[in-house]
Amino acid sequence: MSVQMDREKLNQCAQALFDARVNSVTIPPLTKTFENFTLEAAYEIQKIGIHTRLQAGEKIVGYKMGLTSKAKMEQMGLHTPIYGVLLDQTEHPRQTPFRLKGKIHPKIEPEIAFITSKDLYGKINVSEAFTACSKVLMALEILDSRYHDFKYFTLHDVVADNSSSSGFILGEEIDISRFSIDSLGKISVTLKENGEVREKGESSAVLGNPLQSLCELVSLLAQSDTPLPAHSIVLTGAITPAIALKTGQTITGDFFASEKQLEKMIVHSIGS
Ligand code: OOG
Ligand code: MG
Repeated sequence: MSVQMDREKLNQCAQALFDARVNSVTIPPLTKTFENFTLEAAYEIQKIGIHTRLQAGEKIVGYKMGLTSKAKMEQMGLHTPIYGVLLDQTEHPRQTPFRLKGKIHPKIEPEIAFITSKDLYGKINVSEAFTACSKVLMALEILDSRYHDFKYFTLHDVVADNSSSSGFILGEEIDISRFSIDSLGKISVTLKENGEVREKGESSAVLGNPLQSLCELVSLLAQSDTPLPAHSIVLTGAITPAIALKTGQTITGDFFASEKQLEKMIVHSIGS
């Protein structure tokens, strides 16, 4: 298998993405120069990049799923769910201004997140996923891409770039017992920019139910023999397309369940 043989190439790619991120510069998609670039190689590059960050003191707190809704698949022109790793230092406390310093071309998108309470591995169904979660949280994910113009040619490019992970903001923890499986698929969200509605959606957009995205994550991780540990934060993927995040904006994510407001998340973006 080429992943084994091309260790040096994988390390080089991981380093190029790492450097681009810390220096806030962009690189061309890896697909351009990587012959026989496979999805397996892409996840390996992601893993090497995460390993470097762990060595620098960051910690894994969970995972993010990406491209789990039609809206996102169409926005990015890619149609397969993928995952990335969430690191502690990328969590941003809610109700504090979001500093864009160091970001390249950030975007923001609304998601449903879970916190798991059991280790999970392999093939699980939605009701097993439901009983394995303790909390549900409304979330806003901040994406950034280390590629020129936030464009990539293949799924492999984005996977290698830790699925465009850059930051995330979590709402209050809500006990999962306040929901049923069904009601988790009926959370609606409105994303506003400076008071103007930009996007609207419902959590059913995420593979029918965000719990299905958790099942998909556990199954994808099992392909590299990795369990999902208890107490993981899982972002299940954007419900609506992402919108560009620029200095001086106020972004609001209003989440509702059965007409009742679940959460109002407000982000003020500031420059340096
Ligand atoms: C890929 C990451 C997608 C989501 O929620 O769908 C993602 C990207 O948009 O660059 O995080
Ligand atoms: Mg996302």
